[in-house]
Amino acid sequence: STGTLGRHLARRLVEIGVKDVFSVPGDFNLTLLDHLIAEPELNLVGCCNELNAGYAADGSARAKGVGACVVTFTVGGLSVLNAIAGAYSENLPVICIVGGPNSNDYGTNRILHHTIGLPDFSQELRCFQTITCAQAVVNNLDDAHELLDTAISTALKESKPVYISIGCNLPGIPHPTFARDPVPFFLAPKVSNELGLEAAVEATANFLNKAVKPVLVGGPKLRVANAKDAFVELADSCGYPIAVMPSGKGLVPEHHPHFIGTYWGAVSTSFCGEIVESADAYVFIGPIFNDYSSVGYSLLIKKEKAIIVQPNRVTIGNGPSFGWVFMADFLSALAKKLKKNTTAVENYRRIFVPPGMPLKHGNDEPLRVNVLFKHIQDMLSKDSAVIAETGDSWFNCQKLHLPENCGYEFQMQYGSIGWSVGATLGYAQAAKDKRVIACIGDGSFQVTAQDISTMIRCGQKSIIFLINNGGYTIEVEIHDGPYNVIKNWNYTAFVDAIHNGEGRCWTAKVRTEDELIDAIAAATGEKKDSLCFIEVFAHKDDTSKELLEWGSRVSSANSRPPNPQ
Ligand code: TPP
Repeated sequence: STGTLGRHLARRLVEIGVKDVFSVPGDFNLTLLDHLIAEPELNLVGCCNELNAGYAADGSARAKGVGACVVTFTVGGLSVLNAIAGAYSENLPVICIVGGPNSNDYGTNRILHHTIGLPDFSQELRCFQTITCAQAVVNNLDDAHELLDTAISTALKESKPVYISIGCNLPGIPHPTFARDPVPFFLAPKVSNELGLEAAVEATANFLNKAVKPVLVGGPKLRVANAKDAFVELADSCGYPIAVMPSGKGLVPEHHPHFIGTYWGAVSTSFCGEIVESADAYVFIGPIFNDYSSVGYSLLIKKEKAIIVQPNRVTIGNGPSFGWVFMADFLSALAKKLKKNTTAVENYRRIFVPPGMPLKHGNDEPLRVNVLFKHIQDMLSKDSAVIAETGDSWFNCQKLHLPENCGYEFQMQYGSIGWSVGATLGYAQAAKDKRVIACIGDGSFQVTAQDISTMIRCGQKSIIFLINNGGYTIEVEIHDGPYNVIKNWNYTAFVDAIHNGEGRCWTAKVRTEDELIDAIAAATGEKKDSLCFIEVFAHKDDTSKELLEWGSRVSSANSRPPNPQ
């Protein structure tokens, strides 16, 4: 079907790199879905609920650079909001499409189903306004083309989600605007202000070339700035040690000879925090300093010693700030101006003692979490991607040493539990060359567990470690109470029930190290073509040491008394 809005949207999605569209049908979007199905290069993935469809679009955007989901008016729209807000926080361009009211109903006083019963069609739009960077409400065909292309371009330019609502009666009507295939999509590249770039590089080089033991620290915004390669170029040429902020994990190469670990204040990996905090100059590249990444505002970082490089701005100590200077341009230009200085790398190597190895287990001793993660470490390669759910998995996965090209995804700014189930679905669908290893706490799993179903339906073969410690352990360490104990499920039986004999899915329960070794051997051996779900029992107080320290500090930041008036 050429010449329709539905066909146009389908082609545009293909052109910008979307392959899988995660959706839940509803009468407002059915015609639109027909047009998406008719496009041979799109694959419609039906999900159990909209929240997971949104998380899957998030996971897909992480692997492919863009993601898309389609839901129905208001009941679907309001259900996907949390996932779209998460995509905003992580700078992911997710195209969130909602099948909206019949175009004739706009401007009338009618009451529609799936709404709260008021003749107000803007409620859903208003909800999306604060969590998307652009909104398009398409309720007539004349300007539909322009509205769609503007929204899609804005998503890609800003690297943020957008909301597109499409009148349910419009996708299939032939219209002259759509008489031929859309003109090829084009986005003008962003170019730095040349003079600003030169000034920023000169001022930074003056600052750093005087320093005795400078360091580089990569943060989460390296991704949105597309500056991973430029970061390595700079690291190679200047010889400074490179550290990564916890939320930037996966964006800084850990196999690099200057890599010194994760900088996370008091819970940094061994010797990394000391080297960073004792430096006389540090360059933070794409950081986000929030209460979690700053360990309850306890970092020993001084602004006057810091260069802060954001995707579009460079700030030097307490001094000047240069705008419209883009990160990758800046890092490459700076690489040519810095004197080589390996003092801090040498200091690190001189003092470094490797962290202790987990103690050997007795045969029937219950499995300890640090032993579990030693075995997960051994599974990692360039062909894997780790997905870490919010909870103690943040800390345990943070300590994994990532081999070259091993993927790593988590949601540290937004931290919405349950994210990882949908994200695993979307990521695995987009990154067919990788086997996803997801680490999910029992509490988080209970939020979004149903979409294991969609993973099986799609023939995915991720390995999911469900860590059953009986509660919301991360919360226990911040502030405990009876609300942190959850109802125990038989998680493997739950997954077996979803499997229901259709597709390939294998489950196992693990209580000891020997059982873990057997389960991993099966998951990577005879069951390598199945979705593998491994329920690991852990003691409720078996936490990472970092969580204990971090929890105390976040707790004291949370409980600061009100300032005197
Ligand atoms: N609701 C949402 C949607 N997101 C949240 N982050 C929270 C509530 C608060 N919260 C943060 S972590 C957590 C909760 C409830 C518990 C996570 O428990 P679990 O997944 O079992 O991981 P564990 O800490 O035990 O490793």
